[in-house]
Amino acid sequence: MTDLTSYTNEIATDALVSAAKTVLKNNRLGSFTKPAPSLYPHQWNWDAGFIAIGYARSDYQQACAELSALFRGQWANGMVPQIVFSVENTGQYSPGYFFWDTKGVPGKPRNVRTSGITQPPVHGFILQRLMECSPDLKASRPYFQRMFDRIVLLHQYYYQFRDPQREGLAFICHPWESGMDNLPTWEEVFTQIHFDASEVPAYERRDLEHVDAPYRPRKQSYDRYMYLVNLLRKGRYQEPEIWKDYPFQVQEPLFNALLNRSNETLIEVGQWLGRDTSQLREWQIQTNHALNTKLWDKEKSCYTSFDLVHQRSIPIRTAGGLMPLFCGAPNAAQAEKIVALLQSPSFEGTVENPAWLCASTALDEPGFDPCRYWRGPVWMNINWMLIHGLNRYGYADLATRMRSDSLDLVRKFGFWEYYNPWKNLPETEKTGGYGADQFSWTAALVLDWLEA
Ligand code: 2M8
Repeated sequence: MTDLTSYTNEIATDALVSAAKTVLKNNRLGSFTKPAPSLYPHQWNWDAGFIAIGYARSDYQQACAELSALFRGQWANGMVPQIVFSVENTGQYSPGYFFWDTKGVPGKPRNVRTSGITQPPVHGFILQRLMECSPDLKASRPYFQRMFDRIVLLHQYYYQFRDPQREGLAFICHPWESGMDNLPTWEEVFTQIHFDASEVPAYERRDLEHVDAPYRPRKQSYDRYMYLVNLLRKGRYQEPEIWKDYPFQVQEPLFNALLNRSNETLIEVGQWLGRDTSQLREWQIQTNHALNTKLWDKEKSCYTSFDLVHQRSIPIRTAGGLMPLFCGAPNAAQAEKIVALLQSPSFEGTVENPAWLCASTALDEPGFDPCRYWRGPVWMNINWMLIHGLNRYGYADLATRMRSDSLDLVRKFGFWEYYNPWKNLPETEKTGGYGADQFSWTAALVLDWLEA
């Protein structure tokens, strides 16, 4: 075993800041920044938000431009797509625009190429961060007015189309909507969904041209992703009709925690703009209540997902299950239990086998895999949001530890998409950083942590 905790060649902070800026600069494609040089050549929804945070202090205009570029893809019903495709990079990523077959779908913006599903709603708290960083609030007021309306419309979409029982919890219709695409949670949901191989459309795996197979989802997961995309495109993305017999509808804690943190921060932005924020306030109260009554799992000491179609909880512990700390849902006793879980062997490892915070899937879950995407690796966007959540509840020491774990990982391995959570790596592992190198949100969030 190589002990990776005893390294000495730390990269100086200003060198790291400058390297992070170079990552963003090299991934910039005009009005937006792609997530990574070759694996992800288009604009992704929640990536755009984290990337905007990275620009907020040093290139404010670009920070604002990232959100504007993303919202060009907003559909008439309010949905903001998971991907806004760049015409120049057609054919470089699969499934691409033509696979999604969204052209001509009523309500899709005509001149913008988009996929047909969404991603976690980060936009409200990103907008609030842009407000905090604005060099001239008066001059940027029209931008905030515009974005505020667009984001409220997006939230309206979630509460109208993704919350059929008006519970205050939005469901996701595809693992890709969770942002944490390959959690063992989705495998468990799929044990109840039966389909024939003939229902999986032909598809390509362009991702495996860039990243080795053990670090990406398995074929069986991709078959399932594509089976769902096929159902959606066959139904022409028509909501709410399409949900009548659609098999994957899951209320997930990270998605709803981000939605509610966005509600909370939009209230702040709305008050500054002099807008009526009563609807946002109602949503905020209802969603926090629903998180606690429906998704809180007392035995697991965290929040877990609920499969709406098969009416059952999925008791798997993931980093997403800790995320309601970010929107203030847990009471003090629940927060204490979440923190105890985070400081237990399930996330911290043991003295002999310590782990960096915070594994995406708990280290002792049967579905845990330290290398495979979202099955265990550490992700910087998750850490960034959890750090805010921990500080919110007064766990400043733990938040500081998570921040230094995050920066240590980047200093040690570089700006990777995700990292092996174990500190002691087997000698067969050449590096602890996986997926795409020169990954934009890793660089962007490092800038947020390090720039004064
Ligand atoms: C990953 O997802 C895409 C599909 O959306 C993929 O694997 O091809 C996820 O990590 C997702 O959260 C992220 O937004 C996207 C781009 O970074 O990559």
